[in-house]
Amino acid sequence: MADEIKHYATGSVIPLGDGFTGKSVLSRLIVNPKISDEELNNILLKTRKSYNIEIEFSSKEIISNNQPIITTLQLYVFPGQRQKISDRSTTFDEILNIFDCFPVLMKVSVLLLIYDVTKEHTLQSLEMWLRFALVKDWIYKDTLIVLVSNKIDLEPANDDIINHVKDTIYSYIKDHELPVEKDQIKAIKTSCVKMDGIEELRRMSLAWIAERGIRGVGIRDIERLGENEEEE
Ligand SMILES: Nc1nc2c(ncn2[C@@H]2O[C@H](COP(=O)(O)OP(=O)(O)OP(=O)(O)O)[C@@H](O)[C@H]2O)c(=O)[nH]1
Ligand SMILES: [Mg+2]
Repeated sequence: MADEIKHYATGSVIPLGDGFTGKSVLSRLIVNPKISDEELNNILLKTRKSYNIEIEFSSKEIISNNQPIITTLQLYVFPGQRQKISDRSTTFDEILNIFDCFPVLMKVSVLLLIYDVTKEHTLQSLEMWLRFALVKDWIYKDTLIVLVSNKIDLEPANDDIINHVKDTIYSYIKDHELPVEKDQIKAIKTSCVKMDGIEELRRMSLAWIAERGIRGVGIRDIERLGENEEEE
């Protein structure tokens, strides 16, 4: 009987940022970047403000250290809204409280800190979002932190600002004595309208999780699989 050993890696990806920065749209594109213009328009126009957790999954075989690894991205997208705007609306904190016990939220593989390049206040808020992730203990030695400058179809992103924010993130990390190296803090410029940076962000996250995500091994019984197929 021939057994085939399969290697798996999985990791959670959490986008954090203010409302309307593009967390939901970006997440839907990361898991499925090869879409038609019509599907893209649908996502851009029909994605509504989030009032609940949104979960997106995507798997791909990645070669990491010369070994094929079936790698799964698990995206957990929360509402960016922190203030209650009506009795029926739900906030980030309310939704997170419900899902706080999720084991995947104990250790985050990829933390996306997202801001809208056209709205200065969304950049200022990243300090609050990062502090939040620190308080929650989401960042550990195998967390990749990505600063995402979104909506670059509307305005170019400023490289000086990006470098400054990356340095600030790193000093925060060091102040909290977390074992995260400087090269674990990356930056990427994206446009969901033009699909700029989306494939790169997907590749970056998959490669990271293949190498540093939660690993597992499965065995597939090739002969038995073959016999079953013949019987059908
Ligand atoms: N021009 C432009 N618009 C974008 C881009 N990305 C997202 N949008 C639009 O920005 C709006 C907000 O996007 P969402 O993905 O809903 O934002 P969010 O961060 O999930 O917002 P909340 O659910 O309120 O937290 C939508 O109208 C999107 O179509 C982009 O790269 N460029
Ligand atoms: Mg949303």
